[in-house]
Parts: sequence; structure tokens; C-alpha cells
Amino acid sequence: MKSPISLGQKSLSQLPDDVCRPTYDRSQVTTGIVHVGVGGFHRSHEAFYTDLLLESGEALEWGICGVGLREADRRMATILKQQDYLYTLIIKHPDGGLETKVIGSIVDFLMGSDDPAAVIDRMADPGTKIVSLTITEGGYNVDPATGEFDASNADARHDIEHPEQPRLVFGFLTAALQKRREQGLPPFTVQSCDNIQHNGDLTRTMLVGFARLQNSDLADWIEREVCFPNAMVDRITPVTTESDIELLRTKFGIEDRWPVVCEPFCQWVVEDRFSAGRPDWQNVGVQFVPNVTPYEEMKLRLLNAGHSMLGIPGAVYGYRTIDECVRDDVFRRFLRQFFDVEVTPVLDPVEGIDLDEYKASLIERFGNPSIRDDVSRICLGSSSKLPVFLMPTIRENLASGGSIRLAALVIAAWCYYSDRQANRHGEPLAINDELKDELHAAAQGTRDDRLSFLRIESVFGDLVNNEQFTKTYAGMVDRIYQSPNMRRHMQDAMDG
Ligand code: CS2
Repeated sequence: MKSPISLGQKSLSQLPDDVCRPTYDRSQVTTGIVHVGVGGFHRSHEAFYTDLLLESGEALEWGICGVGLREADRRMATILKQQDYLYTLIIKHPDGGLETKVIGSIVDFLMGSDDPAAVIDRMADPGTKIVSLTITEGGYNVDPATGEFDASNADARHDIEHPEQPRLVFGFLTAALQKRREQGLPPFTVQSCDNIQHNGDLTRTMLVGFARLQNSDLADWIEREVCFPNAMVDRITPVTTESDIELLRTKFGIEDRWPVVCEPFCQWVVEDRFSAGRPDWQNVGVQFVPNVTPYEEMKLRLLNAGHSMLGIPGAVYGYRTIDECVRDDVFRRFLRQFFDVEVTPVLDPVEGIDLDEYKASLIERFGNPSIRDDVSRICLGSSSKLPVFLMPTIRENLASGGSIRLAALVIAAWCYYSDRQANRHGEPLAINDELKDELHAAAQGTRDDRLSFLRIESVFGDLVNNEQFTKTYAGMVDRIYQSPNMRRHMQDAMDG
């Protein structure tokens, strides 16, 4: 067999014919977008849409410069650089069909910790029109008690005192906006691509809150001049595995050290408010709408919550992937019942969307056997996901007298998971979460106080004071601790 071709600008023309690749002149592409947090999702979503747009040959000023702010980003920075910022997107269809597409829209990458000034300068450059973010639900530094910027965080305190050497994204954005203002440039748009309701509004509150601690005049200017469009983003992007790398090598003859895998489905619904113009993303399938709220709510409360409703009990039961959960009839019916009985009654109608079809399509997407989305990816960061994905549904059901049984069961399963750190067979389950220690300690308290886990205020707020919830929850905890056979408890919760 011929040896595989190392992915890079020079080798693009040698790739097999069935691999799509950029046909635009990448040497002419300039940075219009600076993106903070280049992981799998950015590369399957915004960079994918932007690559499609660059293919039209008329938008070469909209290239992307990636930015990493954490040491964990260094591996991505190094690999992308070695590959001239190219990577392969492997789109996996449910029937096993594969599409491979080399994406060329990322044209540069900077590490904030190596050279903060370079990142600030790039954001402040007149060519930059948008700074977009995928910093995860936990990255917004929200004080759970007030909903405002949490200034007690050590990095935040550092950034307030050292405006030129920031560590947090908000420090970088503020420094760059300050620079643009001094130079009489219009501000860039700050575009959040994280799974948070009103992600733009939240980013604005956090950034203005941070900036106010440094310079209140600048904070006023940001509040007045910068646009933060809300957006709903969607494409299931599992963690890349060694076997994906091997597949590219053996089946396509490509040596790519960090390809991205995703499902065929892709959606981006964005409010059309931009401070300094935007790419014509509408030409490549992005929807621009005046108000994204109903779309966001539908996606977060059904898709994202649905993932956790399978992934947490699935992990405890001993399943490895989401599609494995969906193939189990009990798990699949549990998910559908959660959608129909707990979410739908408290969801606002979404114009132009047939909710029945949407729910069915989610179950089909989750069941895509080629995606093999690991339950560990879903369980990761649950302490910042569930307050966004699941808590609003629970709160609204409690207020309206609706059902909370299925959600309570999953929270009880999460407590068991955090306590034992093992599945029902005793095999280890890692807690991968910023609140790891707190989750574990609170869950361990369950033996003496069955509501101990619910007392984590930053996750559950005052849920522990709701008797209707705690009664149901305590019963679920008892059963799971007696026997962690989640499948049986899911069946019982549906029956009861
Ligand atoms: C998942 C999301 O992280 C999670 O819990 O629900 O990453 C999900 O796959 C994406 O939002 C799909 O658009």
C-alpha cells in the first residue's frame, strides 16, 4: 500500500478524488473572524459553514484565526500549524456512508498564554469583524447567585489588575475593544456559539460586568456599541478517536493528526445584529432571524437535555455510547416520554417547526450508529450543563403541577454516579467537571442526608426546598442505592 499523504497545503492536490478540498486560493484568505476555543464543535460548525462560503470565491476576507487561551489548547495549536491549519471533517451517515471534506477556513492560530499582545492586536485589527466563542457553558464565569460576572475568580482578579496580560476571554475582549475604540475603529461583534439560552445576552452581561470593574466609561461604550447576537447552534460532534485517525489513514490514505467527526445534520440560527458586517452565511444554509429564543429553548431543552437524560443513566447502567442507549427500548421510550410529558407542556411553540417531527428526528440522530457519541462526553461538565438544559423544565413543571419524575430519576442517577464513581458493574466512571470535588463530597453525604446532593446551590438553586421534588427524588435515590439497575428504574418511573 502507498504510504499515506500527510495533510498540508502542498499535498492537497495529491489527495484521493473522493476527498473534497478547498478550491479557493488560501493564500489570499485574510482574517475576518477570530475564534476563541477551537475544539471539535467549532471545526464541524462555524469553520464548516465558513469554508462553504469561501468556496464561492467571493468572501476571502472572512478567514478564521483560532485562539487558544488554555494550556489544553496547545495540542490543537501545534497540530493545526503543522498541517497549515487544514483538517479533515468526516461526516458519518447512519447507513455507514462517509463524506470526507478537508476544511480550509482556519488560516492562523495564536496561543494567548504565549503572547497575549498578539491576540489582542489580532482582535483589534481593522480586518477583524467578529470574535466568536466556544468556551463551554462553564466558561462564562457567571455568579450563580446573582447572574452577574463572578469577580471573585482568581483569573478574573488577575485580569482586572493586569489589563495587558489577560488570561480570561473577557480580559482579551476588553483590551481589544479598548484598543479599537482608541483607534476610532468600529467594535467587532461578539458571537457566542455555546449551548446557553440567550447566549449573546449572557456574553454581553458578563463582558460589560467585567469591563466595568476596569473602566466604567469603556463598559458604557461596549454596552452601547457592541452587538452580541443570540444564536442556536447544532451539530452532534463526538470526540475524535484513534480509530477515526486510522480510518482516514487506511481508507483514504490521509495522515491527519486531528480530524473531526460529525453527523450530517447541521443548523445555525442567528439574530441578524452585527457591529461591523458579517459573512453572507445565509448563502450556505445559516438562518438569520429577528428572535432566536424559541429555537434556542427548543434545542437546549430537547436535544441537550435529552442527551443528559440518556447519558447519565446510560453511564451508570454500563452503556458506552448514546446510540447504544437509544437501541435499548426502555431508554428510547424513556427519552420520548421525557420529551412528551415533561418538556413539551412547558415549551413555547416554535413557528414553522413541527415538534413531533423534531422529537422523532432527535431520536433518529441520537441513534446514528456511526457516530458512537461517548456517554462520557455527555456527562462531562454536567454541573454547568444541567442548570441550562434541565433546570428550567423542572422549575416550570413544579410551578404548573407537571411531571418531574423522569428528570428527578436522572438527577438521582447523577448523584449515584458522583458518589460511587462507578457504574452498576463496579467499573470506574470519571467525574470530568469543574465542580468534581464538590459533586463528589455532596453525593457522598447522601448516606446521612438523602438530599445532600441537591444542596449544591450553584447547580440546583433552591430546588432542595421544594417538597414535591424532594419527595420524588429521595424515593429515586433509595431505589438506585439499593440497586443501580437504571433500566428497571426507568421503566418504573414511566409506569408510575
Ligand atoms: C451535548 C452537545 O455536550 C452535550 O451535552 O448535548 O454537545 C450536543 O451534542 C451539541 O449541542 C449538538 O448540537
